[in-house]
Formats: sequence, C-alpha cells, structure tokens
Amino acid sequence: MIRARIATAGAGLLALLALAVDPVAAQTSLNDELITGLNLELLYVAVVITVIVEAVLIYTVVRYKDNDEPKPTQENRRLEITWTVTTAVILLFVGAAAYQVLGVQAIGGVTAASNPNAVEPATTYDFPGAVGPSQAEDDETVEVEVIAQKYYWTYNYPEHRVNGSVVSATSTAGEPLVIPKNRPVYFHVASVDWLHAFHVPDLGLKQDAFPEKYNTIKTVAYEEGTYQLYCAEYCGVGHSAMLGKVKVVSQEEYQQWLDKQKSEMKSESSS
Ligand SMILES: [Cu+2]
Repeated sequence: MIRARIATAGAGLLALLALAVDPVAAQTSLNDELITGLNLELLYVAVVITVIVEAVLIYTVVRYKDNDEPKPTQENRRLEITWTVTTAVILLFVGAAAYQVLGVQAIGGVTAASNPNAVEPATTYDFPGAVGPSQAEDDETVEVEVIAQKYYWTYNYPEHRVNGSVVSATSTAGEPLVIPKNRPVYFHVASVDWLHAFHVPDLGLKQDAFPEKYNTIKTVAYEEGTYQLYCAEYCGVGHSAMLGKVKVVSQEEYQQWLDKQKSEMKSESSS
C-alpha cells in the first residue's frame, strides 16, 4: 500500500519536472549548442539525484513515523563506501563534462588556446593578444574587431578597406554588427578606455574588453536573426545604455552589405 503510494508520488513528481523543463529551442550558434548541451547533461543527472533523495526521504518519514525509540546507525562500512564512491563518480562526471566543453576554442577563447600556426590577425590597433585563424581556416573565416568605448561599440572589418580606410559600423548610429551564418567568425575584443564586456547571451558569447589588449573569441552562428548585445561590465553612468545589435545574415546578404558599405565609403571619399 505504502509502496504504491510512494510510486504514485514519484511518478507525479517526474511529470511535474517534465512540465517545468522548457522544450529545447533550436541552437543559435556553436557556443550556444555546447553550453546548452552541457547544461542539459548536468540537469538530467541532477533530476535523477533529486528523485532518488526525495524518494528515500519520503519513504523514511512514512515508514518510521510511529517509531518512538529510534536507534541511530552507529557504524556501517558498506553504507559509507557507497556514498563516498557515488559522490566521487558524480563529481568526476561533472568535472569531465565541464572540462570537455571549456576546452573547446569557441568556449575557452581563441587567445587562451593560442595557436602557433595562426595567420596574422586582422586588427587596426597595435594592441597585443589578438589571434588570427589557422591557415586552413583563413579563407572562410570572418574577422571583426569589436572596440568598446564609453558608452558605445565600434565594429571594424579590417579585412575590408577602401583607400586604406577600414569598413566600420557603430552602435551610436544604430548600426548592427553584421556577420554571415555558418562561417567561423573571430571577434577581436578590446577597449580604448577602461573595462567593458562584450556579451551576446542568445549566441552564447561573453568576453571582457580589456584596455589596450585584445581577446579573441570565436563563434559559428546557425540561425539568421538579430541578437541583443550588452555591456556586461559596469563601466559608468552610461553602462545600462551601452547596447548594440548583432545581425546574423545569409552569405549573399553579408556580401551585399559589405558592397554597400564600400560603395558609400567610395562616394564619401570622392565628394
Ligand atoms: Cu558597461
């Protein structure tokens, strides 16, 4: 009777948990895919542990509620070995799963991974820390320099120039950071005054912007769309308004956008 009740309660709890978990949304980028995947792996393990612990707790309360003279367990080697080994196995799993994801360049950062075969990074300042793509990846990789400054963002495309001037966009003019989907993108993030942080949560991107030092991060965006960019490091009175947009477009649209920027620059320089 009691067992049947516990089983029913357990099934009900599982159903509630299943309802509480959101259906998995389509992954927006390589970074988002890795982070969401790890999060779900850990969640599944946590759910199983929660159910087991709660089941033992409820069983114990129901089973021994009328026991007026309980005797504590004094020594039980088998029990002690079980909970030590089980905990060690769970912690090892969490550590290994997290390390696997943190070790990927897209999550740990390109600067931290430091590739000795990398090509010269495309940047406009003489700051240290930027790392270019590997030779094999160079042709398909897009490099964008993201410069933070009180209280706006400048997006430079140093691979694309008109009469020596770099193709550029800025958040003060309401212009987005445009990148093509399904191609590796390197962001060389830096600041020209003090600490800021480049943060696009829906693409799984976050990187501190250090003064006069580059940090290169990488992504491959899968879903076209416009994503919110925040400054994630308190930087002064204008911090909360230090926003921007990241626009992921098709390869054709990206090329059209570049051509348009270049032709505008040409007509400006000739007038
Ligand atoms: Cu800020």
